[in-house]
Amino acid sequence: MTCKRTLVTSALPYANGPVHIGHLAGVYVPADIYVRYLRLRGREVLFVGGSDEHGVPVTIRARKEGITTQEVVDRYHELIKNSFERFGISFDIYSRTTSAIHHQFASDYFRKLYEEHKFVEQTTEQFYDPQTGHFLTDRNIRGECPHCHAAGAYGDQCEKCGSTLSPEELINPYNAETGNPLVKKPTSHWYLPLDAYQPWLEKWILEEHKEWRPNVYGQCKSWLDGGLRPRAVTRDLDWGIPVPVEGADGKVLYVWFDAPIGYISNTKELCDREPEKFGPWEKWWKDSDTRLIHFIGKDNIVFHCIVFPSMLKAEGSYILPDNVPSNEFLNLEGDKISTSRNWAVWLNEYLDDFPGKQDVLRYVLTANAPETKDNDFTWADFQARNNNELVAIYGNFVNRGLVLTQKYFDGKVPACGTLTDYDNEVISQMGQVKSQIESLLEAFRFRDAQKEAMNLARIGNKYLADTEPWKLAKTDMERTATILHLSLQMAANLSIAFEPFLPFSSEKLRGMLNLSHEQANWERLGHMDILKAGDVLGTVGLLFEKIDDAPIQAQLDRLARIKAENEAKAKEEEMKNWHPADIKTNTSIDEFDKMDIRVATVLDCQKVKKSDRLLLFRLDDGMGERQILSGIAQSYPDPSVLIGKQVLFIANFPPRKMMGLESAGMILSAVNADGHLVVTTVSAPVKNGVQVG
Ligand code: B3M
Ligand code: ZN
Repeated sequence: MTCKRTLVTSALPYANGPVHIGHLAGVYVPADIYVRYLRLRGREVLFVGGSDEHGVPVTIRARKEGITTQEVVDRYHELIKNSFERFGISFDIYSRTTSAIHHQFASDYFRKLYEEHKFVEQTTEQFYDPQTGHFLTDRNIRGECPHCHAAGAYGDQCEKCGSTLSPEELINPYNAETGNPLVKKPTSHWYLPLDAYQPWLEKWILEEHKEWRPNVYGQCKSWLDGGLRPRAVTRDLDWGIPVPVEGADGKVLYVWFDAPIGYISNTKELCDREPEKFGPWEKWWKDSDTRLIHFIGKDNIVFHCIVFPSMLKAEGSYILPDNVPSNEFLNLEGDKISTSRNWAVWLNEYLDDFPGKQDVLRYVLTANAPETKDNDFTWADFQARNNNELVAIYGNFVNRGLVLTQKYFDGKVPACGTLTDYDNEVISQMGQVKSQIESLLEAFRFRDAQKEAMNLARIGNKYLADTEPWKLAKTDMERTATILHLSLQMAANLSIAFEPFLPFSSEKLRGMLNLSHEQANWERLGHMDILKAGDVLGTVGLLFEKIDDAPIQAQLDRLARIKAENEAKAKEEEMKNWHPADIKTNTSIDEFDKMDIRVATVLDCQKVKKSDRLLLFRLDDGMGERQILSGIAQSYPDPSVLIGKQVLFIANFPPRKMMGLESAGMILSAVNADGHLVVTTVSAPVKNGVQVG
């Protein structure tokens, strides 16, 4: 068993939205359990967190909300920090990557590697929007998917078929914001030559860290097997830490270069502030007596196991991570959690909707932790685990022991008499739990560790059900005293065993048992003399409360509303994403002939209520009236200008509904240089309904 000090980091969440249950289950709850456990064991530990405030996600959020990027990160940093505090994530420091200390630290880090020629400079052609004068990041480039030919695929991924893409692969790429077509333009960047670190990484991970979780080890292996390539550590962007090199105007450090350095700069910020408590920061980062543990989600594995270690190695004076316990994903009611689709349970909202129930969520997320595979969070399971486990087992056991003691022994711990075989069996089971929980926690098996704690409560509950002291009290007070004495000792043990997992409830339970933290410290776990006969109990209340159907239904209703909104939005998106540049190039006259393109006169044209994009056309198509929706509202602030015009439309698209309105066909538009769409018309009047070809 190692007694080294431990530095625990948890992934820095992007300050582009609140944290949700996926983040909690994957990273923060397990990290917090681990840290609380180490502290309880008296180990020297430091727990670092903070917000990741650079990168494209925050700039996208700013544009969406129409506020500055600084305002976005200020807002969400505060919200996230505050929610973590309320939820009991016990960071020693929770700082941010826009802090002056971090900017200086990350800048110096880059500069050092730069001066030691650890980077290679390369000029490549990147997508550039000549009209806005910006290089575009992958996420801001859209176009036709080369695989499934869906319109509006992103430069890094097609959401239709799920393929991972690079912007080069997109057919007819355009600027997602403006719709402008893009050109390639040369730009130079600094790259960390990961290929040079490959042999070292292979040895360090594949040979020396076989104990890492199979999902982590496996992902590293497949990256290494694929062969590493140099990775750019700078970007053309106006949000981030300026590249501290002359002639690098308009360039910033890549967010994945500066964010992990945030672990170090945040440690420094804390140590500089409280040197007597934590010592110099270098002790935590440069001393081989420190174990570094990164808690992260599975999408961050490559950065924490390959890129960041290579950065640390390049610098040369740092320790490397000892373990990177990464979880798989948690889904919500069967669907992938998504910030942009609002498909999540947000921590701040949970804390408001379920006041005082931090431990219920902590319990459920650990019981269901996606440690080895993706898992699903459902509100029904949340309710069931609360009512059937926390209330019916743990809470019920504790409550019965306490209430019976009040009733028969005036709220004082009764004396223990002669022990039966059953008593001894229960005592011996209690004696084993400490080492069981410890070895599971040391192996990062939080789910199983919590199960062991719950198992103690099960044993206690069964003990009371089997011995029935409420009946015995009528005939055998001595035996009743012994049973309750042991039950109260078990309750005291539960407050200790659950402390890393459910800290709020353990505190509450200690209050009911009138025990101090010192009396119920981790080393006492498994002992049956934590309370003394005659000790006076505290005020007894319910440890957990039943959750009935109404609040659960309210959550389900909320999700149903969001699902409906998302479906409507997706349809609108489909319309919006139709882009002239998406038209395929190779077709034949036969294909063309299948298209029934005709002329019609616009009788009426109005904006669709509650939609930014849709216009509702009423057409005279020569046979009667036809209704078509078209996603061009942003190009026609005054749609009445179209009334009376003759337009071209595709008549044989199957009718479909958008925003509850039927649309029979598609109006043809052309795009002009500024990205605006222009409805096509005929150059001289023709009869409505004639075919175009
Ligand atoms: N902000 C990505 C994420 O939130 C990123 C983690 C940084 S850890 C240094 O998933
Ligand atoms: Zn696709």
